[in-house]
Amino acid sequence: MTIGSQHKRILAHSGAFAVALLVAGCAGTGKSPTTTLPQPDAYAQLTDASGADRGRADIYRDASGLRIELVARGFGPGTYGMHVHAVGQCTPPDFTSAGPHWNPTGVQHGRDNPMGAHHGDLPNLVVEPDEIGRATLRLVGSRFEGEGGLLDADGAAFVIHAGPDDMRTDPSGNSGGRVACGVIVVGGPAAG
Ligand SMILES: [Cu+2]
Ligand SMILES: [Zn+2]
Repeated sequence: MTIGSQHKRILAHSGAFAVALLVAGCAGTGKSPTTTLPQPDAYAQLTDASGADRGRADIYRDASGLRIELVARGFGPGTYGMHVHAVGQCTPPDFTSAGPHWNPTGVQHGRDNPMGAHHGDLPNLVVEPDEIGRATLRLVGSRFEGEGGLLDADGAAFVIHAGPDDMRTDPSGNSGGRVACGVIVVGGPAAG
């Protein structure tokens, strides 16, 4: 597990390394903000209770599982829990429609919980003053589709919360309300 040293905008919380979630560090080199990335395999456009744009999560399949490239907008300095939730439905204002955390293996919440963690558990998003929240997240061993896959019959959603996830408390890490939500859609933003 390595955390990029030149970017302090996002510090991936490095907890117990006992689960199938590997945090690879932070995204973006800062060299070229307009870099053209390959089309993702899926993405989630994030909106808040008022429908405002709060960023995007692009999801790529790779040899080890899934990689998520996140850009979060409109979040003040602070620390925010985020997860992949089990249902692809984002109904404002509270987004409870997105269901619980994605948990195909039926375990408890939190990378610091000996009984955890959910496939959908992610490190906290840390937003520094005057920065856009960016993060690269890796879900090692998580499948895109098929048995126990991300895109099952009722889909999945990406959610950012009002407060930090304590990485331990079942079922949701005490991370507060659901501020932004995006239904995970197959394909890239340009295609759909
Ligand atoms: Cu959540
Ligand atoms: Zn969880």
